[in-house]
Amino acid sequence: MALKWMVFCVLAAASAVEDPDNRKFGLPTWITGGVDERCYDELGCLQVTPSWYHALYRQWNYWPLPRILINVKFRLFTRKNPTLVQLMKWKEPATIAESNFDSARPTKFIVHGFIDTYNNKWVKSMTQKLLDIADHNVVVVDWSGGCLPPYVQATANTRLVGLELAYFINYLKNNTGLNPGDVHIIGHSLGSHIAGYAGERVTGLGRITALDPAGPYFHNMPSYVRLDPTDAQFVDAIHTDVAANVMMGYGMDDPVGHIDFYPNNGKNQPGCEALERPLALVDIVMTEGFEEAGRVMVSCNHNRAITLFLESLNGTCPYIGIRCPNYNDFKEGLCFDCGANGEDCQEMGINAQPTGLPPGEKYYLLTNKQTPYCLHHMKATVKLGSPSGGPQSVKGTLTMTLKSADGKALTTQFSKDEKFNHGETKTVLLSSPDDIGNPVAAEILWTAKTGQVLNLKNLEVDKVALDGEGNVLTRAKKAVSKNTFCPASSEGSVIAPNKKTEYVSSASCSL
Ligand SMILES: [Ca+2]
Repeated sequence: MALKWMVFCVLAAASAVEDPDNRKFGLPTWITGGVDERCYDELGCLQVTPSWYHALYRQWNYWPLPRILINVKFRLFTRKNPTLVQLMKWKEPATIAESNFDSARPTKFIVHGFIDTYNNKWVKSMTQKLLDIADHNVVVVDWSGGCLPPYVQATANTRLVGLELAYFINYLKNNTGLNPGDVHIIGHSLGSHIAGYAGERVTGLGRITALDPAGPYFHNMPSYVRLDPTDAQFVDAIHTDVAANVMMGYGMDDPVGHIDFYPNNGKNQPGCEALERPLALVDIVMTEGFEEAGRVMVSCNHNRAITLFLESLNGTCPYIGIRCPNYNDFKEGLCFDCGANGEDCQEMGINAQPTGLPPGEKYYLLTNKQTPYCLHHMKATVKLGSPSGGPQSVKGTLTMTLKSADGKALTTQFSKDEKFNHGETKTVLLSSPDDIGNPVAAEILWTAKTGQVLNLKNLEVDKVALDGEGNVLTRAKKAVSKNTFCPASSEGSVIAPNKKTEYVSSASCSL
């Protein structure tokens, strides 16, 4: 046996390939005592092959804890029993036949993550909101017997929980007429990969939503080790705490679905910085209780995906993600076109839809540091003038107030303490919780760099262009609205410090 694994080891060194799905050999399975398969009665078997190991990303593969310890439970809630649980046990068919489960309704499974329980506030909140928006069967998957530290054991347990969930869905299909296409699994953290393991064994599973899918032990691993687009007809993911190891964060950078959203670049979520609001935790204890404060303290970024998804269930403001090669380009407003068929502007959350594009594309968006988290994006462009004898570059802060036809005004910071090179065109992405619609005018305020109130030179702006979200529903289908503004007064394009200068649209004004 030892010789066999030594051969594997040598081959592993010789077959280093970039694509994890093509990786044939990793570390040998002798670490698991040489056993490479375990079977669980009706659930089927799990294998550990060398490709389940990686020297950097997955050094260990434990076997799951015994089924009796993990003790997976399926907790049903419907509009008839929104708060009083009905336990569904396939070994006791009467518990299903006599429950309020109706296979004709769409079914949502909620799967919690590491160090979490079915009883947490977010699980209850999601259950209620899912029942509010439609007549669903909501089934909370309780695997609290298997989600405790050490993390490596919990990751192993997810495989067995995946088997249990797959078996249960297939049981419902065979015994109640449930259509797997009507099943949507919503998993947080390790729960996302449980959804993947289940989907792998359920033909035609409808949808998986991954809320910050766990990164450590899954990052850069083959598709059968982690959630991937083949695990359901539609897989969507929200990444909020991306990292390759537990020390850096709990989430996963790699795209895992047909569409992957990265709010705020998928990390360092606004409002999660401990220093930004020193009393934030006290606030949360006062308003949300100790449980929520504890969750925020341990993993504010990791849990933000849940918060964002929950807010999408309110249906008030659609989060629009924009497809872009990277976050910097997105922030600079370089990706602000929805594509010919709207495929590059996609709604994140419960209303996410397949794009028709190949998987692996990243969609970026900005979100707020508090509720409402949803922000409206605008692309603002200033075309700087070329002063004849004046300075070629000036440094300062540009604040822009956008005005709508119905008298609304929205003030945003275009840039702070930044250098403006005359003759160039400068573009940034603006965001705001308020939707200004299609602005009809823009007012510019030019102020000195912080701490340098004297000697600020004039700024020359010839034109201002704004690409607004306009009507978001329209926007998701076609390109964004565009507006161009030129100086309103005869003073032209010279903006003196601390003096508000208005730009308006006119027939002859175009960028
Ligand atoms: Ca998979």
